[in-house]
Amino acid sequence: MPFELPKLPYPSVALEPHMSGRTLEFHHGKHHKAYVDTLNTLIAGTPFEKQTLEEIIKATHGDEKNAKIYNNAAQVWNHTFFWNSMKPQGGGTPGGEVARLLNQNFGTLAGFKTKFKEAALAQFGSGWVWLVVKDSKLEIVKTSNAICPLAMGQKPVLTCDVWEHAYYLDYQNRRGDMVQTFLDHLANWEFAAKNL
Ligand code: MN3
Repeated sequence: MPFELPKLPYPSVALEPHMSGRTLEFHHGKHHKAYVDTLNTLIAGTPFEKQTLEEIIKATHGDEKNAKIYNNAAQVWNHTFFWNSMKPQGGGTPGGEVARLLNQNFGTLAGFKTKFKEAALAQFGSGWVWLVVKDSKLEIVKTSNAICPLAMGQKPVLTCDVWEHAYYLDYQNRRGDMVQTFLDHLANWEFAAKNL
């Protein structure tokens, strides 16, 4: 099979108490794995089998007849990007170029966090909130369901999964609390810096 479930970049309990091992075991071991398995089944025997994940996402974005392939490929990519967008003892104050660009585009770190959380709460139903580079500027975008900014001329920098499965075991309906915790305690600013 061409695609494999990537290992988490840290042990499943490493983000506690902010995100439980139980959440990560289900989210990574069941949800993320299901997207990988479904994608492999869907592309078996098609030309997509020989492409990279990024190539499949770009080739099938907006293509109604390949929507299932797009959704599963994008969800595989999005989740791997999400695991890397977090780290134990994350959050805090970013430095260097990330700090400079956040201040330039959002005024302050607090201003950025407020806008990121607003976007997360404004996403109706399942989706993602992203920090992206677009036209050489940092922007916050929200996407529905599986949609990945890669195919929209945007360069993802950091993401937070706002599907209910990402937070329901730990936060129930309190999406805002999960996103605040993501920003304050989990966000991996070193990963963000690498993506600029
Ligand atoms: Mn998810």
